[in-house]
Amino acid sequence: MKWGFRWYGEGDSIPLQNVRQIPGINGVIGTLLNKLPGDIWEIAEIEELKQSIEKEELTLLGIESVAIHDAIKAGTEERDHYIDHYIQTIKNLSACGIHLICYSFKPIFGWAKTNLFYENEDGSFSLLYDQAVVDGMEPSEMYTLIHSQSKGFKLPGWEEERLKKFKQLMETYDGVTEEVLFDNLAYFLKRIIPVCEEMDVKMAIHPDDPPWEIFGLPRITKNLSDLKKILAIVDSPYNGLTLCTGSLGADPKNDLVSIIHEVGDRINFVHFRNVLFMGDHKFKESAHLSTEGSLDMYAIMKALVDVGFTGVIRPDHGRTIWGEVAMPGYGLYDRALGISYLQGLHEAVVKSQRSAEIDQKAGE
Ligand SMILES: [Mn+2]
Repeated sequence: MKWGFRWYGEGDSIPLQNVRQIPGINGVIGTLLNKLPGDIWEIAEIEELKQSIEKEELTLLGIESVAIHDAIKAGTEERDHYIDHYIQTIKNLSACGIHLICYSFKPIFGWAKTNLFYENEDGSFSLLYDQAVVDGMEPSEMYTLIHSQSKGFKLPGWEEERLKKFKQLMETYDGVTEEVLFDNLAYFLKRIIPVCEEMDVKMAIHPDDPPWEIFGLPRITKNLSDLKKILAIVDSPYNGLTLCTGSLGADPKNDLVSIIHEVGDRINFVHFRNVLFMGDHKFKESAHLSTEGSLDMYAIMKALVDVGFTGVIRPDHGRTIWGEVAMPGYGLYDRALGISYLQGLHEAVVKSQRSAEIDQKAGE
């Protein structure tokens, strides 16, 4: 596996030098945070990002995310224009030696939480989602809530430029059902995947967070059956998944181990984190350890090793601990603890399998 760490560029509170000091790290998953959905990522800008990372002797392992314009998701007449832009970005990334793009196909809300600083008993802070809070809210209030808690950090997927046009944005999705959204994804993938194959750029769609419908907006990346449908649109390793354990895992009905066994050959990228169920459609993002949340992280890691996953893996959101001032979910400390734990799990799984093989051979 390649061990990565999400990094938001020069505006990130974490210097790359600190990322490099995490044991076993291979590189970062980068982004151009100033880019709006629909913009072309120019070669010069990508090169600048890449060089700033390589200067610290890290590798740019992939991009997260190249966001998709609402015209593509809603299927308006401008979509071909924006798909052309997306294709150009794929070509430019490939020209710079970048071969992995994480993206999501969610109307308006890329991710949603109702508390970005929920105080845990030990004084640390977690992101928390409570459906009961969302049920009493207008969709536009979600923007206000997230912005009021962002502590001045620019949060991906919550661009103020889009917020300003919120009403118009909601209207864009009028009549967009799950079926329509899925068809629009299919239209997009059928156009871009042949280019990805030619350019050797693997796509990795991120699941819904939380993995159920909110504000009546359609969601099509919630569970195994959704993921299988998406993979069948274009049967190519370039049309792949981001396995985000914390997103899919927020629904207790999603069995991550069986999901990995079913679609493991199409997982192009892994986000590893734990969640703690706190009630019906209510959960918080816990520390990574199995003992801290509701997911069996050992079983998930073992499943990834069992299906032969060798791609890029990164710790997902961490808690805010030790008084760190950072983007909610993206501090250094808890994610560094998380990745060390994951590396420990991985080493244990791989070595126990090897010794089991040796025992088996000795017994033959
Ligand atoms: Mn994720």
